[in-house]
Amino acid sequence: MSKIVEQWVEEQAKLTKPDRVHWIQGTEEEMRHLVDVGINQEKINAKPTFQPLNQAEFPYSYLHRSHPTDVARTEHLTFVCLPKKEDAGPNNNWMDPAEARKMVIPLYDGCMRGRTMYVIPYMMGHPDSPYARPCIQITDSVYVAVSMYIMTRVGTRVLQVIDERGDFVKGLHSIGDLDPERRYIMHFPQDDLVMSVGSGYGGNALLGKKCISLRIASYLGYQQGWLAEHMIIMGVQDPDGDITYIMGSFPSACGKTNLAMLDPIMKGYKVWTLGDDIAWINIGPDGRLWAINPEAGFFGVAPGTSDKTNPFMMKTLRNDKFYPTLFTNTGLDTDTNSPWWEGLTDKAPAHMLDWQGRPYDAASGANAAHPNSRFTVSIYNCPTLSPEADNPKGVPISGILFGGRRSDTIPLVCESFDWEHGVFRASANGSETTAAATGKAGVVRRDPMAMLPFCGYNMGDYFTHWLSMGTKMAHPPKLFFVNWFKKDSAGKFIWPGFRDNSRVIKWMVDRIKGRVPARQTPVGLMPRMEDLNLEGLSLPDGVIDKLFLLDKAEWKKEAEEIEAFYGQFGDRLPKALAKRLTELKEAFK
Ligand code: GTP
Ligand code: SPV
Ligand code: MN
Repeated sequence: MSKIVEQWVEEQAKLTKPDRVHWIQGTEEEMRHLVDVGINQEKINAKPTFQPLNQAEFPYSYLHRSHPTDVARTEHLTFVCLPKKEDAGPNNNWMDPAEARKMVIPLYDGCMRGRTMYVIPYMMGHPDSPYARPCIQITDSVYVAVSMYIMTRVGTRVLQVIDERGDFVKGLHSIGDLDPERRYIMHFPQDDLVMSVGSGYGGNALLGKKCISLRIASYLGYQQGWLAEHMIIMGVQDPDGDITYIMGSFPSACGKTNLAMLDPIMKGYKVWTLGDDIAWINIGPDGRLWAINPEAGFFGVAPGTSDKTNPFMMKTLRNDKFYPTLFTNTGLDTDTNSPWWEGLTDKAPAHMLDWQGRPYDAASGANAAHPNSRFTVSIYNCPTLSPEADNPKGVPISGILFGGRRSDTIPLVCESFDWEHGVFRASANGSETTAAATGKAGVVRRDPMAMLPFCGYNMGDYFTHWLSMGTKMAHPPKLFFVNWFKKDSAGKFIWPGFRDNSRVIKWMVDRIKGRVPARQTPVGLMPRMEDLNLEGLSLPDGVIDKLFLLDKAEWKKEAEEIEAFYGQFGDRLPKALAKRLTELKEAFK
């Protein structure tokens, strides 16, 4: 037992007053017991936490229905509490740390009466990695406890690590009364602390994920000279058997998980999966970037996932391994007791319950699964898991791609002129909002490095940090910008996406290896048509032109929107980026 952990837990128990305290050990027996508690005891919204699903089709899998008002991250209730508002920046909701504590502590007072407090010791990162961090999450939700088992490395070994290091990252979570009026996700970067109350869903509640591995970790990275990013990590094996490691940054629900387990359409290529959401990145002694995935599971978007779009994820979900698989807020095929979501099959099952457990009427036009319904599954179930996934050093990165959902403006692929230009383009990245967070979907917002909701400090300083990382590296990776989501005037995607994205990835690898030249444009370097593998792809006339079009009016508008966004950062905006914007404006005036 670790003294410093014991003391912290005691203080929290005094505040929250649980009936029982359960110290999680991290054994298989215990994990199975927790699932059992979720089936037979703990309820959410008067329904069992876990409902066993068709074990022949999806072994060891369970359905969970969250409270209907608790279905996605709530960015407007998420705060970064630093002493100075300017240090949280215009990208964060801010509260003074002392004020914030004063406000939320009453919400925790006695909140676990009648409940069990689970104390979960876990590592973000492989325990042998020098980049990993030991953490403790306290929660009163068995759904969260089981999810943490799947998503992180849980076990008592962490307590030893904490005693050796003398520190840990703290997460205090309670579902409270699930009332959105009393829901707060508070970050205290200076205290390595997150306090979350009132939600049991996803990034609001699995504190190892966005709260700690991005918001708290990005702040640590700023101070210590590394980066915590909303990025996938993948190895692209080419026909020579050579593996090029690249990362990909896309906002929530914009294609990271799908890309991370891509099944390339071209013969001889293979993708190895290392991470689908978060990367911790350090400069290695060789002057290259080295990345680890701090997580150990996928919390992936269900709708749109199918044997056609993501066969390896379907295999992952059907895999029968050590950890349970959870489906949250999907529909339920009552004939087969299987989860169902829009896009899983062409035809919806004849008899279904919707994500709230109500009889589903296909004629109503409503969705059976919630648009942000998700699965929680161990990364060790993934058939494309890279043999390097648990390498404590991580993997060396040769390229980073940045993407987003853009119906127009942004071409299929483009490479930056250099690191600084790449940081400019990434900082200016826009994307149409999705169901991953509450609020209106489909409106373009600037989402620099896909980190707008996840950067734990002022983004102006974050841009400066990114620029300085470039100057510290002897071998910086190449930076690319992609858009799988351009639409025609009828609102249909004009690029097939998914497996065909490998054509674009191949071009990037060719660029990284110096195999092909590129053509210069005002927004970056673009492929010569002859270097793009389009074999077997039949696109209607004009589509390729449209995918690579740089429309003057659209880019003029883009530059204006970037300027308005940049304006918020005042003198915290690096001059180099302001200069790059001026150049872009000049090119399209
Ligand atoms: P978060 O877990 O929220 O961070 O999302 P993510 O970035 O991992 O997104 P994910 O891969 O889960 O995809 C989100 C949605 O986009 C799913 O419905 C996918 O089917 C869809 N999608 C993914 N890749 C493509 C693509 O290349 N083209 C199109 N049209 N849709 C895609
Ligand atoms: C995201 O929204 O980017 C996610 C899901 O990966 S959540 O864990 O809810 O943040
Ligand atoms: Mn994400």
